[in-house]
Amino acid sequence: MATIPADPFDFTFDPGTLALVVIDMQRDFIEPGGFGASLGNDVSLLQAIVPTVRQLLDGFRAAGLPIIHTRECHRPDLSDCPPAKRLRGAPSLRIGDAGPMGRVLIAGAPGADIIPELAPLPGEIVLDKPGKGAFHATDLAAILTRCGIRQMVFAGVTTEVCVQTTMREANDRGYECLIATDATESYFPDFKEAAIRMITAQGGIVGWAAPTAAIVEALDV
Ligand code: C5J
Repeated sequence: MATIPADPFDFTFDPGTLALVVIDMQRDFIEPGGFGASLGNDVSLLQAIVPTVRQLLDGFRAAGLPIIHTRECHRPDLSDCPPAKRLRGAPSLRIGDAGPMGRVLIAGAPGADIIPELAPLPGEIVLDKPGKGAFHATDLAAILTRCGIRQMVFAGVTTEVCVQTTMREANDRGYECLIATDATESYFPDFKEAAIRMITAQGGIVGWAAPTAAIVEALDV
C-alpha cells in the first residue's frame, strides 16, 4: 500500500488497483479558436494545466499503471445527443454544427480529439462518452471491472461538469476517488474551487483532493 497526503485525510491506495482518468482534454475545450473559445470562454485558464496533466500522465506511465482518457463527443447522426442537451447553450453554435475545428463534439472531428501534448499512447484506453459523466452510455464500468481497478485519480476539464459528474458516480459505485487539484480546471475559477470543496467536505463525501506533485511522489517511480 502507498499513501498520498490529501484532503480531507491521507489517501491510501494499492498500486495494483489504481488508475488515472483524464477527462476531456480535447482541442475544442482547450485550444484558442475552438468551440469553448468561440463561446467566449477564456481557454488560457484550461491551457495552464496542460503541463501538470502531462506530469500526471508521465508519472502513471513510468509506474506502469492504467490510464483512461475520455472524450465528450457524439455520433455524426446525433442519435446519442438528446435535444435536451443539444438545444441548451449558445444558440450560435451547438453540438453537431460546423464549428471552427470541424463539427462540434462529433467523434472524428479534429476539435473532438485530445490535444497533441496529451495524446494517448498505444495501450491506453480512450473512451468516447456522450454524457457529462463517463459512465453514461459507455463501457467504463466493464473496463474498470476487467482491469481490477478500485481507486482512481481524476484530472481534466471541466472540474465542476464532466470531472465532478464522473467522480460522483464513481463514488456511488464504490470506487475511491481523488482529484488532482492542479491538473483540473474550469472556465470559472470559483466553480473549480467550489467543486473541490464539495468533493472533500463532510469527511470526503465524494472523495479526496491532492496536488500532482504529491500524487506522483507517492507512485514511487
Ligand atoms: C462541458 C466538460 N463543460 N468536459 N464539458 O461541457 O466538462
